[in-house]
Amino acid sequence: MSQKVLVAGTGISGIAAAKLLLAKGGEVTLYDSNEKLDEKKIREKFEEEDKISILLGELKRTDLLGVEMAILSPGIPLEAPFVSVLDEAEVPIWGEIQLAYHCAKGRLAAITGTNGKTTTTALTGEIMKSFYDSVFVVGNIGDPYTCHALETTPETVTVAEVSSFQLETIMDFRPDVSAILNITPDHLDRHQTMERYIEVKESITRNQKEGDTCVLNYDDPVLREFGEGLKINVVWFSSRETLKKGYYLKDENIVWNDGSKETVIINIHDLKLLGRHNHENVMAAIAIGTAMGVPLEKIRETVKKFEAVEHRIEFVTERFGVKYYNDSKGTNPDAAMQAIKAMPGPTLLIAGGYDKHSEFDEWIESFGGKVRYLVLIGQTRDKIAECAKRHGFTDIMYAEDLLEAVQVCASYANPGDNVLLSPACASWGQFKNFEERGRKFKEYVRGL
Ligand code: UMA
Repeated sequence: MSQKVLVAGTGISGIAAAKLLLAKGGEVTLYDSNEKLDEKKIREKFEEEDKISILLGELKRTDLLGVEMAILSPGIPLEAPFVSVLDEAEVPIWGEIQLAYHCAKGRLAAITGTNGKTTTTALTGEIMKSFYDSVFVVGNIGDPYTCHALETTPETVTVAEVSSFQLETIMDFRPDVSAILNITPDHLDRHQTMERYIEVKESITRNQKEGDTCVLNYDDPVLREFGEGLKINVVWFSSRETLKKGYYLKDENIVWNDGSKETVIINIHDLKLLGRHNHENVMAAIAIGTAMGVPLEKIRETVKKFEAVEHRIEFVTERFGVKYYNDSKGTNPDAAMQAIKAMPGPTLLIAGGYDKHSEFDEWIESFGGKVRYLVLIGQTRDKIAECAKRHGFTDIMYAEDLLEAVQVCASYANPGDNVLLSPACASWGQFKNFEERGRKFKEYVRGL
């Protein structure tokens, strides 16, 4: 491990990576391109405040004298201006999860995909905890991998939610079991093209070797083709087809077919998770759990008990006969479509936010008479409204912010309606993250 390291980004990943490096005796410079940050507040996050150097604003070549390595936080694109300064100085660049992987012990299950990652990761984590003593659930789910890497032992099982941002900067990151749940357009502002986005997602398997496993969605045409060419164990799941070998739905049961016989794992009515997309997440988690050696009985018990994670089609409360749902995690059109599908009846939908260059056509088409009003907030308001009108949907209202959107919905909703926050866009620009947006939504709803 290099001695003099520059850690870029002072969010939760950067702070955790810097702490890990300090614990390993490294000399750490923490860098953030946002010059408005308060250096003192960053320093306060460290026990030994004087051990860390902090650089804010523009990064100059001279700042890199003696720097042997750079660790990037996931939110930093490789196109960020300071990254070319690192490149020119030939400083090796690792992502934060790569650093954690390098320092961690034990076995690793890593889960990616456009949607369902958090639910699948949380459920897989519970499955592992039902059987193993030392389990960590880390990554994009909100608890940086570097926070726990040094606590792991050879007996540890780590379950990591891994985003495309994180996969961009892996080196020898090699999960024992990987999973790609689905790939639909997202983060195209960062990855530029769908081809690049797919390539980054698929790179989760790049270093896997014989004996390792990859769990894949058979219904996703991109993944089906990808999996057919993989040289490692591939475990398929499908919510639409009966497979010769793999997990699928049959007579409202999730079944496993080992190539010669079917075993019923669980009836979908015994699950607390709703919707076809969740059945897919459950199948993926069962497949990962089995591949990591958890007995079926333990898996069954855990899956039965597991409830929806916060901000994912989360029921908030009922007010004056109207049910409110928080799907702040619906940060792209595909995720948001699943939330609309899961609504039991007429719905007032709050959407809009940060512009990730997504296309909204399919999402609008999925309203299918269920959405009564679309209440728009944020940067993408006009883009969404224009798209909706093109598709003949005109019951649109604008709100200045989320609070006003909640109030508008409350005054237009009839008893029996649902109000759904499922923005199809990221929260950035209006909120720190989707969690803050979801929490604010719940606060406003409860205050009605
Ligand atoms: N920064 C720079 N230069 C840049 C860009 C950013 O210095 O060019 C700085 C910012 O000024 C800021 C810091 O980087 O101070 C933020 O770093 P970050 O964006 O990586 O945020 P973290 O707090 O470290 O959180 C990250 C993930 N964030 C992103 O990927 C944007 C979190 O995922 C993740 O939970 C956390 O690490 C732990 O692993 C969030 C997310 O939105 C939930 N993920 C996307 C998604 O799920 O769709 C990918």
